[in-house]
Amino acid sequence: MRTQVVIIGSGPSGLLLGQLLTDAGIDNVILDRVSKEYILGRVRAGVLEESTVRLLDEANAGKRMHAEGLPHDGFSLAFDGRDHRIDLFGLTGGKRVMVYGQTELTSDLMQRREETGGVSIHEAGNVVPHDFDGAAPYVTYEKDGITHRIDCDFIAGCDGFHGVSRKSVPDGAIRSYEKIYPFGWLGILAEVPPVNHELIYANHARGFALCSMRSTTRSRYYIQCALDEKIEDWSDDRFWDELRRRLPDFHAERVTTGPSFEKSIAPLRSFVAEPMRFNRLFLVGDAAHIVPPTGAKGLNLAASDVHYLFQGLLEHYKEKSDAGIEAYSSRALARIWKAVRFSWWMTTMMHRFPDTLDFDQKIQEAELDYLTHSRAASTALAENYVGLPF
Ligand code: RFL
Ligand code: PHB
Repeated sequence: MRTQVVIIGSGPSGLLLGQLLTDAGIDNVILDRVSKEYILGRVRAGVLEESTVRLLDEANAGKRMHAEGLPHDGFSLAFDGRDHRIDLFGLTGGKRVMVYGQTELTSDLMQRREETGGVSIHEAGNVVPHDFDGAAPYVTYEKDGITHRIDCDFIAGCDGFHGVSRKSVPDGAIRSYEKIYPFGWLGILAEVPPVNHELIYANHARGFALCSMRSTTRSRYYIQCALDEKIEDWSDDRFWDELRRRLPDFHAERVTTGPSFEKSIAPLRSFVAEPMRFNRLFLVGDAAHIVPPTGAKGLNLAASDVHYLFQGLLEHYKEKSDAGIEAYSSRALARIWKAVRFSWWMTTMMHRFPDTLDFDQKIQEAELDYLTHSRAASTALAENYVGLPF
């Protein structure tokens, strides 16, 4: 088989890139090692920046998001028994975010791919990119006991942190930067109305808590936990008790509890691989970088990578210029490092670190006090949270 672009990974970055290419008349094939159902069973991000919303519209996949997503003009920072609202809309001159689950977005993109006849091969085993340093790359994979080969012009590695694309690059050609945080997030989904109409990020002596949502009837809550915490030790009752303890009383009293239907623990890390282009292989999204979820940036960074790569490929095929492809890595990384910094900063400010010195604790308190009393500091937070332009 031959195509123009082989996309490894059918998560949000692979699907979004695939749709933009398909709509522009550029042939592509998506390969994923797991089934569609498995991908749609993963509960992940929930907050979309305006630029991500715009890109989904560009891919004609935004209809349901506009109908069912929840535009948010602000969120709360809770600490010291009080609550401070960050007025995103007012501080940024009219920008907001969209609360819409990654699962829904992925499902919309999959449906659009089907409608437009895009080729996706699921449960493709042993996917391997070959010869991307030369002029004639190809990808092999196994399906139903047979090895297949797809020849192509370019390979987009959209296969997440544990994917094969980054690992295929020779060690000497890639450099990575990593920070592991000494805690994780225990998250649940429950069919109960959210405690507040906007998100609450809470800093508490017992640890961080986040009140988020998927709709006006479905809540997504997280609490900071130790890395060795076992999910079996967390009954729903224990989770609800712990969540309420970490919120100011007036919020805690209004939490509606109910049975959870999803519960998982995610470790927190920052990771960046440089560069993101190896001649005809590009790394996109989580394949190249991971941020802790505190700043809600992971999925949004995947979208900006897709934007830069799509522009580069479009220029290559339509204008016969490789300038965009050559600039892909540096353009993407300039934005990535700012989001990595913001996510690290939000994480550091909102969590309790084991073995924190009294000094560090005082600095954290001063930071929150400054942030909530200075318009300049609140504006910097709001500007980053709604997303830097791309
Ligand atoms: P994805 O979504 O990981 O998709 C990668 C796809 O590649 C496939 N794959 C392979 N296919 C073929 N061959 C191989 N060898 C392959 N290896 C992997 C996988 O099956 C998968 O379908 O990456 P993508 O598209 O770059 O999207 C990035 C986002 O998913 C990610 O940034 C966010 O979900 C990060 N993230 C969160 N971001 C937020 O903004 N807010 C959150 O609350 C939030 N929670 C999370 C998260 C990521 C998590 N991970 C990665 C475990 C919670 C979790 C648990
Ligand atoms: C979520 O709804 O899953 C969510 C929202 C905001 C974050 C992280 C996760 O910062």
